[in-house]
Order: sequence, then structure tokens, then C-alpha cells
Amino acid sequence: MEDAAFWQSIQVQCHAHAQRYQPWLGDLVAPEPPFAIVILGAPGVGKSTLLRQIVHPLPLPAGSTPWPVSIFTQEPPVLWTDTPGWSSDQVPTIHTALAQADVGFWVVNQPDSSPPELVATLKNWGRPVVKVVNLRGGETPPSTPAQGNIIAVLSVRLMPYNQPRRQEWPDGRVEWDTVILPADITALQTLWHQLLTHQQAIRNVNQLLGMAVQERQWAEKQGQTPVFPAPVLVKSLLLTLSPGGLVSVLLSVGTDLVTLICLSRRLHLPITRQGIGRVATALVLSSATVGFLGLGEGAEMGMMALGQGVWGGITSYGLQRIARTYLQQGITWQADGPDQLLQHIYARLTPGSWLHAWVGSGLNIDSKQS
Ligand SMILES: Nc1nc2c(ncn2[C@@H]2O[C@H](COP(=O)(O)OP(=O)(O)O)[C@@H](O)[C@H]2O)c(=O)[nH]1
Ligand SMILES: [Mg+2]
Repeated sequence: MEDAAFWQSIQVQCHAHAQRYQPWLGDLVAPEPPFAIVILGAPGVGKSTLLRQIVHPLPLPAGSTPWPVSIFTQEPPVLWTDTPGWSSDQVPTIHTALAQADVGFWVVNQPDSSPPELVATLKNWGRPVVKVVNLRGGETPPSTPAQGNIIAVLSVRLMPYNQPRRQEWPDGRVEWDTVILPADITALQTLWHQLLTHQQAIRNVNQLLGMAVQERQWAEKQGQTPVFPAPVLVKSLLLTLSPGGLVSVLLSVGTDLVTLICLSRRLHLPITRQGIGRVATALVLSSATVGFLGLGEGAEMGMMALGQGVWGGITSYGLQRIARTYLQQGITWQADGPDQLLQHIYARLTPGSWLHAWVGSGLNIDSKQS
């Protein structure tokens, strides 16, 4: 699954695509090496305690965490960031920390009382999130399946904890006492080692998911510009003056093609091979009907010419509407567009792995159906 050449080629295509659209889209904030893991959650759930367990011994001051604290470990080579507890005034700080991280550890207690805004932020973030249940001496909850970008849900013991012990003597006496068991984060350790072996894949997918979102938002904004009136007027006029028949058809095809190219330039959106069929159908329909309208003779000619002109305007307007929708969607569809690259990656991954499920969720593919 881990094929360096494959990921290298994805990286190259992704870079080329980004270069082409950067003048309009602006740079995407992508984390720099080393691999970065951000710890976040509601206040007081044990985020800083988790970081102390990971980086041991860590002289982190006790008490609340007013700003993000980052620390790099050599083994494993990870930059860990502890964030302040989620609250409305900390939102910008937490967003900055999220933008710089590859993976999130979302710490929760039992029952999970994470604010809905935090849950929504993590979902929209799209990067892999591990939900870490801090048991605080409580029982291990029934296992929950991974969902979307929540790639795993696992439990940890961040401090030594009391466990009741039952002893039964040969004479039938039963005695209960308590033993103290040590903190235990092995489940999380196992997982982060897995994450590290897939860091190139995670980086690439994160970047592509970010690009897809950014491009869709931008295309949507471009699509809100009104239909341009000039091509509508020009086509109407040309067809009104045209003698009809083949000349009208050629004029119609010509103006439609020029409109299409100008529209693509004006909106800074590419004409791609995928999905061009719909636009081509609209173009053929509009020209064929123009040719049909131009068949009148004698006294009908004037009316026919006018009809042709009006029809030319209508078809130009219609074509612009169809073409705009197509162009808007097309940006992410190109051979090196983020959607195509994500599809390639998805097809290559092993079904059933968290990586496969996560990429599928980014592409809105329901993993249960595939
Ligand atoms: N007994 C016990 N206390 C814990 C545990 N995890 C965190 N705490 C305590 O909960 C409080 C808040 O923890 P902290 O890590 O500062 O939470 P943060 O706000 O999420 O960073 C601290 O007093 C911790 O000592 C645990 O597993 N057991
Ligand atoms: Mg803290």
C-alpha cells in the first residue's frame, strides 16, 4: 500500500495543479515537516495531562492552558501541540493550531460533553481525528466505530487508578480490596506509530481535501456573476441579419464557441474533458434549431429572421447557464484536480483500512456501500 513512487507522483500532480490556480486561489496553508499532532477538546478533559504522558517527564505548569504549547519529540519525530480548552474566545487560536497540524487527538470524558461547535469544527477540518476517551478510572465504554474523519475511538488511562480486586480464599471467604493500576496509553501509542508510517499519505490527502474545498468555494463565488449580456446581444443581432441556412448554423456555432472560451477566461475556470458532453449537446441543439428556423421564404423571411435572432439570444443565455455550471464543477475534475487524485488514491488503498474509509468520506463515498 505504501508506495513511495505513487505518492511522489500524486505530490507532483498536486503541486502542478496548485501552481496553476494559485494566482486566483491563493496559497493553501499546509503544515511544514515535522509531522504535527494537535491535542484539543473541552476545558479540563485532560489534554495537558495527555501531553505529559506522551512527553515524559514534561515540566508543563499545572492549571489551565491559556495558549497553545508545542513540543518536539525525537522519538517519535512529532511536533505535539497542546491547545487551550474549547471556548468561544479561543476559537481563532484553535483554528490556527488546526491549520498547522496533520492529525488531531480529540480528548473527551465520559459522558462526552464536547461543545457542538467543536464537533462541527473537527468534522469540517476533514483531517484525521482520533477520539481519545480519558477514562479517569471509569469503565471502558463499548467500542464505537470510526466515522468520517474520526478514524478511531480509543480509551486511555492518564493517571494511576484504583481497581477493585476480588480474592476468594480456599475456605470460601471472599475479600475485596483495591489495587492501584498504572496509567496506560498503549492503545494510542500503537495507533500513532501507524499514523507515522502513513505520514506521506496523510499529508497528501489533507492537502488535496483542502484544495477541493477551497476550489469549490471559489468556483461557487465565480458562478454568482450574472450571465454576460454581450454574447446574447451579439448572437441575436448576427442571426437576425444572417441569410439563414448553413450560414446561420455556422454563425451560431461560432458565437457559442467564442462565448464558451470567453466565459472560461472571465471566470478563470478550466474547460476539461470530463463532462464536456453536456455543453456540447447544448451547443449542437442551439445551432441545429437555428438552422431549422432559417428555412422560411418570401414574406415569411422577415418574421423568420426576427425569430432566429430571438432564438439566438435565448440559446446564448441558456448555453452560458449550462456552461457556467459545468465550468464551476470542472475545476476539481481535471486530470490533476483534487477530486481525480483523491479517486486514484481511494482506488489504490486497501478496503477496510482507516485510510480507505477516511479518503472515501472525503469523497462522500459511503464506505458501507462500496
Ligand atoms: N484522577 C484523574 N484526574 C485527571 C485525569 N486526567 C486529568 N485529570 C485532572 O483533571 C484536571 C484537568 O486536567 P488537564 O490535563 O489540565 O485538562 P485540560 O484543560 O484538558 O488540559 C487536572 O487536575 C488533572 O490532574 C485522570 O485520568 N484521573
Ligand atoms: Mg490544558
